[in-house]
Amino acid sequence: MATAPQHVTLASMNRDVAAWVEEVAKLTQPQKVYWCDGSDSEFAALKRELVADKQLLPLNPQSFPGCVLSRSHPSDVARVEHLTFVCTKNKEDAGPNNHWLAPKQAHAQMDALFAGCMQGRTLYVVPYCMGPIDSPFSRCGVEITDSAYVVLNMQLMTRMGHAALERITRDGTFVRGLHSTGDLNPERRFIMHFPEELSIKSFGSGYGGNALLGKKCLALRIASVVAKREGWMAEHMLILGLTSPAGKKHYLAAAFPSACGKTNLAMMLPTLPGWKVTCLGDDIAWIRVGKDGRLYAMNPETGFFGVAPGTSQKSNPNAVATFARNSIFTNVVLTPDEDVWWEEMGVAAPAKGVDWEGKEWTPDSGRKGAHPNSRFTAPASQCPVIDSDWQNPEGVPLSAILFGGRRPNTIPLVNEAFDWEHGVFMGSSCGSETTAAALGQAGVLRRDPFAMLPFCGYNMADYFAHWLSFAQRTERNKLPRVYFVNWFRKDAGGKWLWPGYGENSRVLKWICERVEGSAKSQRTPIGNLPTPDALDTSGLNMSNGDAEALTAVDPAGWKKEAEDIAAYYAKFNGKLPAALKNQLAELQRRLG
Ligand code: O2Y
Ligand code: MN
Repeated sequence: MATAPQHVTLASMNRDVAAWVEEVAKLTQPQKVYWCDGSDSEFAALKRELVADKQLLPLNPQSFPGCVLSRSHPSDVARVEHLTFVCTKNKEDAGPNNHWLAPKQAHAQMDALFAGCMQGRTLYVVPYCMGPIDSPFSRCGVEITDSAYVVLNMQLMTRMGHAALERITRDGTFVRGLHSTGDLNPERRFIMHFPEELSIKSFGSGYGGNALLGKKCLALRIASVVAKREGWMAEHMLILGLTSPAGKKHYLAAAFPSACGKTNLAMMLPTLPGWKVTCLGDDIAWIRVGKDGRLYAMNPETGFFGVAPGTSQKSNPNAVATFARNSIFTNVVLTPDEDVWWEEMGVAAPAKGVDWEGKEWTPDSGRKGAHPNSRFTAPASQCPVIDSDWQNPEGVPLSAILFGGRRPNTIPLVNEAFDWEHGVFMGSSCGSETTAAALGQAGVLRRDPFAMLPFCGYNMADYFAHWLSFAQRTERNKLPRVYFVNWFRKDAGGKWLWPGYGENSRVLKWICERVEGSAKSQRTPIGNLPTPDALDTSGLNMSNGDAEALTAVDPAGWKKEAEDIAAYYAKFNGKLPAALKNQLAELQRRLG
C-alpha cells in the first residue's frame, strides 16, 4: 500500500486535533479560539494582556525582572484529592487507592458542567510535550483551557506550542485534556482521568496540579497506566547528579511524599567540601530499562512549581536564584516595593503588605501573609546547578533510588535494602507523619507507597507487582541500589537529631560509596545500616548518642511498624503480590 505524502499525514493529524477542538468549542461555546505556538513573543504578549486586565501584577523590574504575581480564588489553593477520580470500565482497575466513577457516568457529569462554560471567554489550545521533543520516550498532550494563567504556567512547565504539535503529528496520538475554571465553585469541581481513552477532564479549579494537566494528571496518573502497559515507570521522584571530589558521578532518583523537601534535595548545596549536586528534576521521573540494562531516568517537565513558604537563601539558595527572574508567583505577599515575601523567606517581613487574598496585611495581624501552599513557577534552565544532561533524550542511568518520609521516630537516617524485592517493600511502606500545618492533626502517619498514593492511575497492588517485575526485565546487578532515608528524626524531647538541608550530602556520600563498594555497613534485621564510623559527621558536633540513635535499630518501634504495614497491606484485599507478603513476614521473623 502506498504511503501518503508527508504533508497529507501532517494535515490529517492536525485535523484530529482540530476536529476535537471544534467538538469542544461546540460544547463550551467560547467567544474566541486561540492556538498557542509557544513562542517567547506569545508568552510576553499574554503576560502583558493579563497585567493590563489586572489578573496579574507585575513585580519590581529591578529585583524580580520579568516576574508577575497571581492570586487564586481563596477556595482554590491546592490539589483536591477527594474530588479526583480515575474512571475505568472495571472499578477494580482503579483500585482502593483511587476514587472511581464509570466512564459513561463521569463523561455525562463533566459534559453537563462544560456545556456553555466558555461563553465570553477565550478557548486556548495548548499542544505540549512531556520530555524532550526529540526523545522516543516523551509523550504529548493537548490541553484545552479557558485560563490564560494556565497557559503561562504550561509554557514554563512543558515544551509547548508548535514543536509539540509537530511531534503529535508524528506520533499520531496525544492525551486529550479539557480544562475550564468554570465558576470556581468547590461544589462543581472535579478532576477526572480516563486512562483507557487517554483523556482528562478538569472543571472548577485554576490551581496547580488540578489545572496544569501535563503535570500530575498526564505525567503521573495517565502515564503510570501507559508505563505499566509498555514496561516502564512514571514516578513521583526528583532526579539529581552527585559528583565526588574525585570526579566520580552518580545519578540518584528519590521519592518523598509531598512537603518532605524534594525540591530542596534536588538542587542542594552540599556542605561537604568538594561534593557537587546537579539537578535534573524536582518532582517527576520517567524511568525505563536502557540498552545497557541499567535503569534510565528522564524528567518530563521544564520547570519547577515549588512551594514558596520556607524557601530561603539558607534552605535552598539555588531555588532562590532560579525564581529571581521570568517567574510566576502565586498567593504570596506583595510588598510596598512590589517585591514578593512569604513566611520563612529569610528576609525581614515588610512593615505592611498585601496578603495572598489581596487584603492589607501587617506581620502582627495574627494571620499568615502567604498561603502555606503558595508557589513559584520557574524555568528549570535558570537553575544555577541544572545538570548538563537534564534534556538528554535517553535520560541518565540511575545508581540508586531513595525513598523517604517525615518520620520523627523508629526509621533510621539511612537504610540500604538487601536486594530489589526488599527495596520494593521499602517503597511500598513509604509514609509521612502529618504536620499541624498540613492537616490540623499532627503526628498521624499516612502511608503513601512510593509517594504515589495520590498519583497512581491504577490499582496500587498491580503497581507493586509492576515494580517487582523489573528484577525480571534486566540483570539484577544492573538495577539501582535502593535506600530509605529519613531527615526528620527527633529525640525524646522533640529536638531534631539531624540538621538536614546541605548536610544531607553526608548521607548521599555514604550511598555513593556503598554503590562503589567502599563504604562500610552492618547487616541488621531491617536492612544494611552505616557502621558508626562509616557516616561522615566531621564538623557536625554531634553527640555519640545522637549519631547512634540515627543509625540504630529500635526493635519495639519496628515491631509496631511491621504491624502497621500489615494493616495497610490488608486494604489490598488479597491482591497484594506474594513477594511483598514474604518481605513483611521475613522482617517480622528477623525482628523476632
Ligand atoms: O497544590 C498543588 O496543586 C500543587 S501540588 C504539587 C506541585 C508541585 C510538585 N508536587 C506537588 C505535589 O503535591 O506532590
Ligand atoms: Mn509532587
